[in-house]
Amino acid sequence: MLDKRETGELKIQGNTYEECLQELRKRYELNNYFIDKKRQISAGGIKGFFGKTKWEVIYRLLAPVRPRYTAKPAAGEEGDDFDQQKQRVLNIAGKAPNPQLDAISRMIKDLDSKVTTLASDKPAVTSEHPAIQRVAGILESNEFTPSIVKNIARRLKQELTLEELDNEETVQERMAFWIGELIKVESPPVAEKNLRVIVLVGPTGEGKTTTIAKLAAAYRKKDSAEHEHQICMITIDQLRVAAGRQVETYARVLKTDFASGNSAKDIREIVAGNDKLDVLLIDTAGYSPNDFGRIGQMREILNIPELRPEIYLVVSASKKTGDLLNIIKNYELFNCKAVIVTKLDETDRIGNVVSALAEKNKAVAYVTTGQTVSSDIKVAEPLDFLHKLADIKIRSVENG
Ligand SMILES: Nc1nc2c(ncn2[C@@H]2O[C@H](COP(=O)(O)OP(=O)(O)OP(=O)(O)O)[C@@H](O)[C@H]2O)c(=O)[nH]1
Ligand SMILES: [Mg+2]
Repeated sequence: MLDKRETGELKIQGNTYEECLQELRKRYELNNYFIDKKRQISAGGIKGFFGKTKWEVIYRLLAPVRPRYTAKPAAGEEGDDFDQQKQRVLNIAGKAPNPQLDAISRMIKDLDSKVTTLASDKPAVTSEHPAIQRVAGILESNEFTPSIVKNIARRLKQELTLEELDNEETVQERMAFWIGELIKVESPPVAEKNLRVIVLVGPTGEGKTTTIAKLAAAYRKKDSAEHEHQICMITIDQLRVAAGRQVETYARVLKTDFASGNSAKDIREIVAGNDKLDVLLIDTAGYSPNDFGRIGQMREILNIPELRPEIYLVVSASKKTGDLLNIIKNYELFNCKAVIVTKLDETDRIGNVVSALAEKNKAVAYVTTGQTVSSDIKVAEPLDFLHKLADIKIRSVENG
């Protein structure tokens, strides 16, 4: 047992001097003790008579006291030769490769990099110029994703001089311009000599049927004395009778043809039966973006490549970024030409939709802004979104 006093003079006894040394080495790491004296003592008997001779080592501990590493020796470790013992001492001192320590340090590095990645997902602009912090706040309140906030903050830092950063108007103009750059628009085809086939797909309740009617109404507006557009509205909603009636009613009011179909063959027959047709507007049933089975069936029905369909994904502006990303991903099999953003009138935070479209590199073709079929649709422009940004002036966005 170790003497109770951890400091000062300590003693250890053994049958031989070597035994005392072994005990010392067992208890302490090298360099942690200092031998003051060694001496022979008699054990038992009067003044050594009839008694055995023992050895005593008097030593002192050097602060700080480090008890010897007491892990169980690995298989084959006992009886190591000098080189192996030296290697172990070096390992413990951290001066030679130690697989255990290496593994731990790799784990720490790995954790470190994960923490750094997580931190980099945050805007991390708190120690920036006040103008950059302000911009980050505005973008966050407009519901832009952290990666877009970070990107715009970085551009401000890299591309603006300190003087420009001090000028709030300049900062806001640049920010609005860069947001405008994120918004890609898809212009409708200019030459409309051939039949235009427009298909709307998307989750339920996003505004597909209403938008189909709005597109028909927009074509009606373009009618002239010389040319009244031949429009046919088709519903492909195998499940809901009411959905078919909804389209039929719009068709009656807008004086367009109406048909319903269940297959690519049906669509081809409708087209073949009317060679004067200018526009075919196909309304589809809305499904949950996670209903892969039904979405796949719909894709089969729309397998009409010879008609060169323009397939648009319809999503409402108030959807959260995560939901939008999920919808875009799960409707990817339609290879949509672009997106139609509906219900822009219902939200004043459009960073979510701008971020999701930018992250998925999707263009917007049309936006809709209300429930009035005869008016609330327009070809998309970046300004439709920029005007909705809260707390951002967009005076000179158009000039860049
Ligand atoms: N405020 C507003 N409401 C809209 C807009 N577009 C559509 N709506 C409304 O959204 C609701 C759903 O529209 P629908 O056109 O039936 O949606 P859908 O995508 O066809 O729905 P399903 O057929 O169930 O898949 C209706 O009440 C529409 O009036 C819009 O731009 N603004
Ligand atoms: Mg519908």
